Amino acid sequence: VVLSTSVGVFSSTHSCWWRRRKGASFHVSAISYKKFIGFALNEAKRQTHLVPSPLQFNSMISVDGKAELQMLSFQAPKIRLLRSMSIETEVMQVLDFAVFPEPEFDVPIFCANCFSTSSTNIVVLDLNPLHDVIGRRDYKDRYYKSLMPLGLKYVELLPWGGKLTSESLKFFSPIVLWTRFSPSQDRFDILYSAFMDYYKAWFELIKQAVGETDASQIMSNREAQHRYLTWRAEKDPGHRMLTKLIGERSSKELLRNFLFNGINELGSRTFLDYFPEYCCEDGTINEKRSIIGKSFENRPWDKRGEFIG
Ligand code: BLA
Repeated sequence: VVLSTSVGVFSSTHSCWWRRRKGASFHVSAISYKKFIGFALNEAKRQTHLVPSPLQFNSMISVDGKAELQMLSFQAPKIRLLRSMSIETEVMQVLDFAVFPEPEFDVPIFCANCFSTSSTNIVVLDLNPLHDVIGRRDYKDRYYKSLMPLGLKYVELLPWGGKLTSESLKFFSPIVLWTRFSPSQDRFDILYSAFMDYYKAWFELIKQAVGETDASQIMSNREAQHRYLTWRAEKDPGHRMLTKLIGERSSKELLRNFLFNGINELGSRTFLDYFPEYCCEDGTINEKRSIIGKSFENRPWDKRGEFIG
């Protein structure tokens, strides 16, 4: 039994991609992140007044003609940018969904990144903290204390994905879901449920947030968001795949002007200003993703959300 696909012209006629797990068939093309995006847009419309963003990024077809990249972007009161990119090919499905608050708010950034093939799913789902949650307890308590029960529920269901780029850790919160799993309908359903719950939790935070009026606080939020964008536009793990699909120029353009939009507006510091340890002797940026190396074999937060890495 091959489940019907929802990827239209990109669906496969080969049967070698489906696998048997616990006696049930699971076809890789049964995975589609379309329902995640559908939910997210409906929920946002229920919660706020979404208007199209002025960013003009429409769908693209990859250089080899085999992948479709779909971009959507909106803004709303308190929300600088809500954007989605999804990629579907015969052999992989990708979702990169993020919501960035206006700099008057120090609310975390909603971040959902999912990469799926016939053999694996790689997922990061989090409300990425804008400020340091290890050093600033007030910030951590304000946003994450009440979310720990939600986080713990999914931490049990979607186990830690193992070692990762050490530098990424400071962009993650105590409720981050970093996980890898082989294709299964059960896990995919849990992931969808986690996505909905984290997204609703994020909207609760932004709904309750009161805009900052102090200029230096706003500046500090703006800089924190700029640093985050600068990191991801340079070192996000999806770069290589994007470059393979659409070429170096288009990929750079997509990263800087769409996915991590704000880099040119929210600040003027460079990647090496923020992350000088990546500076090579000739002044260029080290191409390595990590200087420290990979670490954190196990989840580096305890059940109370204390960092134990
Ligand atoms: C792997 N994606 C990963 C990994 C992480 C993330 C932690 C494990 C590899 C590593 O340690 O870096 C995701 N890392 C994040 C996120 C943040 C971060 C969300 O620091 C935020 C601060 N992933 C995508 C897109 C693609 C993609 C758009 O988001 C493809 C177009 C692919 N991610 C992808 C692939 C891997 C991966 C192919 C495995 C390859 C690898 O390990 O580098």
